[in-house]
Amino acid sequence: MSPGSSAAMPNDVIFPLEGKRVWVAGHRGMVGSAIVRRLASEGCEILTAGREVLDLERQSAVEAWIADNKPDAIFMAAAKVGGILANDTYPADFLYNNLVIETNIVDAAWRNGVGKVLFLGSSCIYPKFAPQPIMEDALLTGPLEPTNEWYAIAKIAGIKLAQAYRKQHGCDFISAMPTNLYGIGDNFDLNSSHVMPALIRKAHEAKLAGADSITIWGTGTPRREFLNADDCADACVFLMKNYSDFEHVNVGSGEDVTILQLAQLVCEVVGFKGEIITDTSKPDGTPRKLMSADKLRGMGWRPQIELGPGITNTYAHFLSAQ
Ligand code: GFB
Repeated sequence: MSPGSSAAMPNDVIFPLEGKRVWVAGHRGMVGSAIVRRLASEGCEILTAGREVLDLERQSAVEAWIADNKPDAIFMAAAKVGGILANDTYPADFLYNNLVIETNIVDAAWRNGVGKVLFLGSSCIYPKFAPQPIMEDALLTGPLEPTNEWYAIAKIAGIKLAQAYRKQHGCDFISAMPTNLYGIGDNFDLNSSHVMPALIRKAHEAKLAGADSITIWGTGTPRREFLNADDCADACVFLMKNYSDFEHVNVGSGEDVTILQLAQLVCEVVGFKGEIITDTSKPDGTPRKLMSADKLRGMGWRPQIELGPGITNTYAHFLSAQ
């Protein structure tokens, strides 16, 4: 831990949110909307700004909005996100949009004296072949997974921005690295989504059509760790209140499954009894990315939502939006 920093136990809050003005940047996204839901019980004033009000890619607009609205704290949940195919297809968007949003918010937060900022990254920041489970200090120790290196570079830059402003200007800016997330408000578009919503949609549509099979991308052998977005939001609020240090913190469930196991679980929840076929012309991506959960667990935080009930709940929300 660096001098002047702290990681408090849960009942020893170092940055209480009660009575504060808290901006959730990206409040319409899956994670941002989960953070808004979670903040409802914190007694703070939640600030939001939709795209029609504030373009996060314009530096002067971000500076002016922060100067006018004076948040005490910011959750940086705004980002260009997507699954393996979207990452691979739109490298410029994933690199540029994310870099510009991060730099605009971090710099404007410093200029306006915002008390605390939490930057949200992703487990893809780690090297493709990092030792498992991946510890926080594996960052920048090896080459990245090519399908998402553009997004990873942007997210690594976000961590470094928070660290640089902490080091040079003494800002209380921290970073959280969530694992693969899913849940309410997920993107179910088959071309741009992550694996979980894609499998829910495929299994549901196959069931309705009376199909014999669904097709999953890749070999089905890669392993992924999943965390429900509501658990992630709870961890973000926990870190905002209890953590103040240089190093980023992994936010995961501590357990992983193969993509084939995930597909079987999704089919069970959805009630699709057909075959699962693999399409090996599609990429697998990283073979495994299970993050170490030790650091956050050591501070006293645990996820609450198991994978099975989490999928059931996400499927119910998918159905209610049909
Ligand atoms: O969730 P996903 O798109 O992203 O894919 P990553 C995870 C695994 O599921 C890959 C397989 O091995 C996919 O080939 N998969 C099987 C599918 N069927 C499907 C399908 O129908 N749709 C999708 N999307 N995948 C992303 C990164 O990597 O993870 C991002 O690209 C970010 O940058 C995110 O870090 C958390 O886990 O491979």
